[in-house]
Amino acid sequence: SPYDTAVDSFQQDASKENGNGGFNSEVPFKKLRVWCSITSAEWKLGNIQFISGQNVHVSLSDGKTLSVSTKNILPANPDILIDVDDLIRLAYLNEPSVLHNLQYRYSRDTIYTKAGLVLLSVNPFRRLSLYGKDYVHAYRHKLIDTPHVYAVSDNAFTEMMRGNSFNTFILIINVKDKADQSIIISGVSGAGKTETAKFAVEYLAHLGAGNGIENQVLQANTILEALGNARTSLNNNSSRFGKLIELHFSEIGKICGANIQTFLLEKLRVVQRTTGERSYHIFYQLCAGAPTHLREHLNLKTAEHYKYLMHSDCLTIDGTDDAQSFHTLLEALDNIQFLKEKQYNLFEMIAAILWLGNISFSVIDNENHVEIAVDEGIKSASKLLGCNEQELILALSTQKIQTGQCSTVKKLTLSEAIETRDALVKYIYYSLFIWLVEHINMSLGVGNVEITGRSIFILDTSGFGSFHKNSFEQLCINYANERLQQHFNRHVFKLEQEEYMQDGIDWTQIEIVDNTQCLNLFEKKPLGLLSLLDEESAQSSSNGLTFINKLKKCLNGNPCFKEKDGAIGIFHYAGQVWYTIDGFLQKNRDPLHSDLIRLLLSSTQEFPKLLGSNLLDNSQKKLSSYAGPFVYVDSQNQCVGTQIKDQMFKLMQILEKTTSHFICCIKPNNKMSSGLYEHDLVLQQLRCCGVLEMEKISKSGFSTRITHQQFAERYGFLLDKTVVSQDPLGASLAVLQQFNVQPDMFQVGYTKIFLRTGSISALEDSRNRALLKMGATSSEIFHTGN
Ligand code: AOV
Ligand code: MG
Repeated sequence: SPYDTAVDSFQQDASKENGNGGFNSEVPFKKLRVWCSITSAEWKLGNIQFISGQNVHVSLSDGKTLSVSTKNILPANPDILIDVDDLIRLAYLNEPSVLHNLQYRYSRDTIYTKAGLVLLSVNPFRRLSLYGKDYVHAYRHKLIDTPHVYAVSDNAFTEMMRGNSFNTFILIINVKDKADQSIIISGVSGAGKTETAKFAVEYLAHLGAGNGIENQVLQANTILEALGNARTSLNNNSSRFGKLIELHFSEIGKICGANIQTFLLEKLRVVQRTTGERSYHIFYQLCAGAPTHLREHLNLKTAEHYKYLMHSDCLTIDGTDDAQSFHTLLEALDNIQFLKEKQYNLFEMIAAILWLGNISFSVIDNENHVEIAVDEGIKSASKLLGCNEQELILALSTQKIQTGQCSTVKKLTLSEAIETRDALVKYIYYSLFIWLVEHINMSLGVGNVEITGRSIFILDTSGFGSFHKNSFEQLCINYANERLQQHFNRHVFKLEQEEYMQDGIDWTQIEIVDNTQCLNLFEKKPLGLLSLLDEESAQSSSNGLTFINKLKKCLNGNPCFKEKDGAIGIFHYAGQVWYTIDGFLQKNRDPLHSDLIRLLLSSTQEFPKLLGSNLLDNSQKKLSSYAGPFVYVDSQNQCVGTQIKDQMFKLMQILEKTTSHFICCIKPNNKMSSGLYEHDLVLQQLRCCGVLEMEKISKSGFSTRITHQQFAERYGFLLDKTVVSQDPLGASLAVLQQFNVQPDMFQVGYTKIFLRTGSISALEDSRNRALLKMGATSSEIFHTGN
């Protein structure tokens, strides 16, 4: 019958499948369910009617007929696989099948799907009732086993508590026992990483509740979001820093301490950003929500009074009440025992920054030199900083230059003065952030509870991004994501293969895809991009042109590098990004003039003095010997790029000592709207986060794994009567033999049957036909024996 032919062809095609989840055979077969490619991200589902030459005529589900080239069709999965909660179980792992499966689930609010060892999470953009105490309970007690961030967190917790309990097969391939766990959350900006991280913390906090630290960890999130998150064009609550939350557990699984490491805070945002975006939430929250006594103390106005807030033409966020958020922030600060006095210090500095932004510079000659008027801006700023007005004016409009024994004073031009003021502001803000993180960590500290060495790390970073215009900040973020991607590749592909080893099947290790070339482009010494950037930043005569020439000379051999019209193109794992070189050297140097540190040190207030002296500690030698006018904010006088590289190396060292669990967040549309699922956008991310790549790797492996028991139960009844009933393994082997599954299509492990992609659908079809003959209805077929 035609049906048999179709089943046969499934079998044949499956065995000949190429690496893209498509056909290898020249001519596909009649009746086959296929996806027809309309554009690179649009497919239509149909059945093959007939084939003439290289053209296939397909009848679509809407009744229409389509004629497409054989090159443009891909096999579709049988109906039984329309809603699988693990993509690995799809018989055909190709782009339309994955996209369709995720969309089908998303439309039913099933936002979580597994892709082998990775959890995919599609942002619902609205609150779903999938979280909270009842769900924590259900996942903890295995009352639900559908994919969820709670399930991932539970796995991490369980594995941590189990500690060193891997069996000998793992040890043979030399994987060290790792009691520490990490949950690594990736995805583009706005995909849901931060929300997912909060759910993970919430779950673990529930499990480990005991002495109140869990509540403080959640409060710490609120504080860090106020200072480190902002509205961008991609996300109303975009994290502009990365964080690694570390939860320590006692022997009985109670949280006994926590620590938060932060990295890569985007300082520039405080002074400058694209139109339509906001500075950090705290500025707007303070302006909207400060109580009267605080307003008076800070001489605080509403947000539209401040140039630093006004210049990007966006003061509010739809659906966000800044005043309310301010009260939530105050509660969080109280909760982590952040004293009222310190809260005042924090707000004084935030207000000082706002007033520094209002300073008016007036040009006084045709060389563009400036003067600063004594107005409300300078008065309020100097009062809040505890500095003398005249000294502040001098520090922001002139620079002392030391030549031998004598020093001269040089007037600053308008752009120099703005740069100097902005450098001070960025430094103050960055120091505030670090100071808060230190304080949070003190309050989360272990105290007198003994650390058992059991920890779970949760990583939430700024997502990979390519904007209309990209600069140094985006380069740093994308480089950091490149590093994380390498960790992902190694672990996901390695673990996949470990399962085969564990079950004892014959398996030749597959070489993993990697992004080493792109990482080399950044990191290679002495000729990587970061080293070249440092080298060029150290030279006073350098500029954008000299830098780009150097890059061209040294990096042209690397296939991930391109240069065009003063911009550089880098081929990242997630696609090519063009970066404009403007400002690279200055942003990498990130200098602060020593006059400004002296200014902070001269403050009559404790807190600004503290900020100045922190810096002084870092660069004491430099300042005391007065070697140069600039002081680097970093302790080793490193440039920014190198600091980031070091931070990433340290982070990788931590993560390498853990067993990693991965969650890839996916953003279904760019409108931040719920229910909208854009194929090309989702596809692009699936490619970016390497999901399809990973599936490709698992395709050369065995995408279907079923225990002997389950296999025998599901297909055993198909066996000829002549076959005597046997144990599960015997019955499974008999089924494989009877259905002529070729030896290269399956492997028998100690506990499971491993089948290559495609094999299972032929068996499923035979099973369905047999059940139909026995009089079952199609809905019964669908629901039995799963
Ligand atoms: P991100 O962390 O991945 O972006 P967020 O976690 O901030 O993205 O998510 C963006 C927005 O999506 C949130 O503010 C929520 O409105 C919504 N959202 C995300 N996940 C969920 C969920 N599970 N349930 C309900 N709403 C959700 V960035 O930090 O920009 O890279 O730098
Ligand atoms: Mg975020």
